[in-house]
Amino acid sequence: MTPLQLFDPASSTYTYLLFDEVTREALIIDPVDQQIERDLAILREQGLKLLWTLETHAHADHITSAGQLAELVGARTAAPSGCGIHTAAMQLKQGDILRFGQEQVTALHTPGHTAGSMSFLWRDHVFTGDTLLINGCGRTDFQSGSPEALYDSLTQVLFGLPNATTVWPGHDYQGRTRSTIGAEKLSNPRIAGKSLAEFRAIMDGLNLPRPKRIDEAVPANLHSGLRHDAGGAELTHPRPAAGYAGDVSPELAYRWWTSGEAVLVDVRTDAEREWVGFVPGAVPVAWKQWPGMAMNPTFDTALQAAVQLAEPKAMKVLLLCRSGVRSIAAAKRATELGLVAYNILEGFEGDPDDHAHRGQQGGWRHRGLPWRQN
Ligand SMILES: N[C@@H](CCC(=O)N[C@@H](CS)C(=O)NCC(=O)O)C(=O)O
Ligand SMILES: [Fe+2]
Repeated sequence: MTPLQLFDPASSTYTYLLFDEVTREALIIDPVDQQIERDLAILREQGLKLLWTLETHAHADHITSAGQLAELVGARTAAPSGCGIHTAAMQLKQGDILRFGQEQVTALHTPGHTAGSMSFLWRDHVFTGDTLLINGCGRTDFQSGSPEALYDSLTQVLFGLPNATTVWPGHDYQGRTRSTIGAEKLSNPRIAGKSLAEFRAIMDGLNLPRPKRIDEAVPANLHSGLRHDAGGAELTHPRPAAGYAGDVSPELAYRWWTSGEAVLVDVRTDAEREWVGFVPGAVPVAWKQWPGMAMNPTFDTALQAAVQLAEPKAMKVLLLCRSGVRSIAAAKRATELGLVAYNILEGFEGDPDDHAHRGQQGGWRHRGLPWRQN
């Protein structure tokens, strides 16, 4: 099997999908938020169960879909421990192994582009992120970059792999797809045969423009790409959204629900409600469907039954999930079913720690709205 190599043209980012051909358990490296529908479609078409999302580093040029994939298909997020991505469930250290079926990848700490950057080794393939690019390497002029560290990572770690190892880069800006350790050792113009002083001079002289999206991308990627902007109490009107009626704050949702204008539907699983807590009176209708999947009869029927029970008819439906991701998918489906559906921003749990970083207040249970725990 060769890795599935996927491309995001807007950022020239490569995403890689690996899977065990027998168990169909899969792992994705550097997924991009703007490509999530494509990636979910591939998982579905290939019958894959995504166990892990991996980041090679906190990207400066695009936003990861890791947090969304965790919400939507139950993948676990893994990221290098030195990257400050505290939302990742697994904080990877040098030599850590991630298994999927009979397959495994090994994390190699390869600092330099950023201090935490990692490469991932699978069989005789290495996914180098922005440490080693084809005929190039990641820049070292921002995000704790260091030419000295990168020189060591390239010459000591990656060039220590067998020459036949296939190199799969994190980006290519010229349409090239793969290389080998042997070819890069021999002819990479930045590093092949260069002393540290020569390499440092090359890196210090690059003068590349700042990535256009860096100010937006880095903060989002430090939270696995989950953004719930404008979820604050000040949102007194719904915010329009594509594919459903709009986004509302938990407070506005509570007002609509208690005044009888809306049905409140909790799309989390039974286990999530039992462990974390629930809103008494909300109707549980678990969302177990991926966006784009043609039909989910259980969800559709249960949702329609819940709405029909409520009076008056044709009222609004408010969708609540853990953090405000699955509820978007559910709101889109509810809209397809002819309902007037709203997504509740930040969901039930939404992380209140985000408040300090991004002006967030946390989800329903952090806002003084009624909820209970079993
Ligand atoms: N032009 C791109 C940024 C390109 C860029 O800086 N890429 C980084 C990787 S995140 C890099 O290390 N490039 C090395 C190079 O171009 O030599 C943008 O605005 O997003
Ligand atoms: Fe990068």
